[in-house]
Amino acid sequence: MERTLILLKPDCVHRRLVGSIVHRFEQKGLRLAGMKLVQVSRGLAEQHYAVHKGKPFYESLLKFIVSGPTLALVLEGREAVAVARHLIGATDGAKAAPGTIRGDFALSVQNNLIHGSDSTDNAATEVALWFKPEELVTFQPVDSPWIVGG
Ligand code: D4T
Repeated sequence: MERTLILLKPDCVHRRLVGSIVHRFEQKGLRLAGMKLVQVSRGLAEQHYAVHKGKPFYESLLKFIVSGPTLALVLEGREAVAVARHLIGATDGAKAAPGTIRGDFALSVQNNLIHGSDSTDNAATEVALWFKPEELVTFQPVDSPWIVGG
């Protein structure tokens, strides 16, 4: 079953939106495989955002990510990467469609509440970066046949 890494960034935790946002993923049918509150180090932030190194917003983005707690999640389910990206919405909160997480709760580009892996390859890399194997739990929710269908 596909997995994706979700980060609820410091603005999300400070704004007490964690419950509302986790609720959306649960409602959709994705299941929790891992969850932990992390005070992100500069080193972890650099690894996670390595692809953005050198871009004008890189330093500001790193400063933001290490500025407070981040809730890291692994979600599992059918097409979990794409499904989570659809629920999250466009990068810029001002342009994200209503009904998406950023569309409903964010107005900023940098402080856009949430990260979701953008491909299955990146998801595997990011899950391994943020979680040890023993921190992940696989289980079969009792309502799986109703959620996934035939
Ligand atoms: P993530 O990776 O956090 O899910 O966001 P996106 O996939 O939607 O967007 P991204 O990789 O292009 O950007 C990563 C991260 O950088 C911030 N950012 C982005 C920023 O502060 N200024 C900018 O101009 C851009 C493009 C927001 C998300």
